[in-house]
Amino acid sequence: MSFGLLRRASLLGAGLAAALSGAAMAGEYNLTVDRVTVDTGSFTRSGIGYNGATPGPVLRFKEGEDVTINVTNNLSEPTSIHWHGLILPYKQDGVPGISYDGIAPGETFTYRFPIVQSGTYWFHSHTGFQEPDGAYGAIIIEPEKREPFRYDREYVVQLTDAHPHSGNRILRNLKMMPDYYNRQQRTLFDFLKDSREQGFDATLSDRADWGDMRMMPTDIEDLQGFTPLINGKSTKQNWTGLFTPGERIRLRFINSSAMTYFDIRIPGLKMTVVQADGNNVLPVPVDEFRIAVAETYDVIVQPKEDRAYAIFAESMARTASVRGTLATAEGMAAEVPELRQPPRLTMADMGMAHEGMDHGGMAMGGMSHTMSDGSTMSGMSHTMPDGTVMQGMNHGGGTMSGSHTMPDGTVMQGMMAAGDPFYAPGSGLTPTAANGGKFLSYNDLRAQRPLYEHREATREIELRLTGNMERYIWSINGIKYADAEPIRLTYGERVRFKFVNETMMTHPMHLHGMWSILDTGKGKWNPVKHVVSVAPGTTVYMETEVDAPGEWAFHCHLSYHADSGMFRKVIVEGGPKGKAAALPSKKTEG
Ligand SMILES: [Cu+2]
Repeated sequence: MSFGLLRRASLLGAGLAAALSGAAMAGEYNLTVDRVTVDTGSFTRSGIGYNGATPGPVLRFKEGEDVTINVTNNLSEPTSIHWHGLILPYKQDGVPGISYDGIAPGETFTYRFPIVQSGTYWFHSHTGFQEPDGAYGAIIIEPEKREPFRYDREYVVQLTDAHPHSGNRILRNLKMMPDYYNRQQRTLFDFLKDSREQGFDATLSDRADWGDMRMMPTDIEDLQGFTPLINGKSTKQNWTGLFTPGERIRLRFINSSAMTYFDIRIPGLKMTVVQADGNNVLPVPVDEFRIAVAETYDVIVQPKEDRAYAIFAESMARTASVRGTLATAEGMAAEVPELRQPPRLTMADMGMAHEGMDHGGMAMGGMSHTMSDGSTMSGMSHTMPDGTVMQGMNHGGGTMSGSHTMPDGTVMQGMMAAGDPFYAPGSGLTPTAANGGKFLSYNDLRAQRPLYEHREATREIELRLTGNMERYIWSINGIKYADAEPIRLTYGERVRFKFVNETMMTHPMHLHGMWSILDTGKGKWNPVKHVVSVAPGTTVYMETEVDAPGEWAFHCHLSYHADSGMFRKVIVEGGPKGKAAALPSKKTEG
């Protein structure tokens, strides 16, 4: 057992120790669902946790084990636990209204399922807003065989976005006024500043376009005012993981936030990404990476100096951050980096760049650039001197640097930055590393060991991610969950899902029960995930081998989007009956 887990055990008390000691031997675990106090150092509030704490315990399973998990609901309301990313019989998946009825107050529900995978995952309530209120914990599954990489020590780094308001209150406020929590509203001062930089007419027309969308270029996080936490601790409370210089440390990052994407870096250390969503990838050394809501990334770092290093996570919209620490002794701390400038959405994020041509091979950065003819090219459609309208080129991920000659002979100088094909060309959201180094892209992920034979998909299903920001309705193909027919799949087929993001928000799409093979153009080496993040103005494909009979949830993992309707039930028809039932579960009244 790692030092990190021991340390958590001593912090979290006997309930966790019991859960952990059961891990290797009996395969039986006990969880209680409790009212707890969330204390971020800046506010305290009532929340929900497991075994008396939030985050709940780290559940440590072993691949090949049959687990029995007794969950006792001590709340005065129903609850549920979903095992995020775990492949299991559908009645064990823990989604009320789809997998089962949920767990009534006072009831103990016993989950039983085989562990058929390894890696870093997490669990959370799938009832109401219990998850944003604190109902989550981490899962580590040790592989049967040896890991393909080496490390001396490991820590879970679980990120959350604790909010002083309860989930129910937040949704009420968002429904009443969708920009209720947006503190980055543009002001008259910004207008004058933009007018100076872009010219009055351009600024005015830009404003009119945004008005038509009923969005603002700062609508990147529809929920602000939260305190980000690492393992339940704010910057002030400084979660610390100890190391001895020269050790290789595996950090298991889990984003259990309700609504917040984070950009993560450890100033002074390269991070080698070795796993994404529980599946090993070919190692990618990076300086920084973005973690979507509900994703996990495992990285290995090797601090060599006898000092403190900051694990720094900044929210994607730069409204908040949290710092944890890797140090050689308790009580040490490194400097906390400043928040960077908030990104601004561009016309590309509005989908203006959507219909475009395919220029496989180049990428345009999202910055404004002065053309050699003196005109300005911002990240949006632009009429070239020859009358060509450059709009929505879909770039294959390469980089164009230096100068480039346009069809009319105009030379565009040094305007190209490294692009990320998973953002719209010219998107204001394309991330860059704080130190100017390497920022992880989905495009870098390659499966270490493919889980499936590669084959042609049997059919394609288009899912347009849609929404009405003004009324805070989120939907798929324009239809919210309450009005939608289930998606019907047939056991044995391989479905290609086409996500077309027609909104200006980024949506982390999560299919339960089956793997999401993200198409990064690498064929059998495409990474195997459980969350696929779809940025504004982009189309992203994933394929699923339909190998799990039963009924499953498929939804955006932003809590308030899922609850507002960006959610579907998937029914897998056919297939072996026994596979869906597997180990029978049981209920007992408490
Ligand atoms: Cu969403």
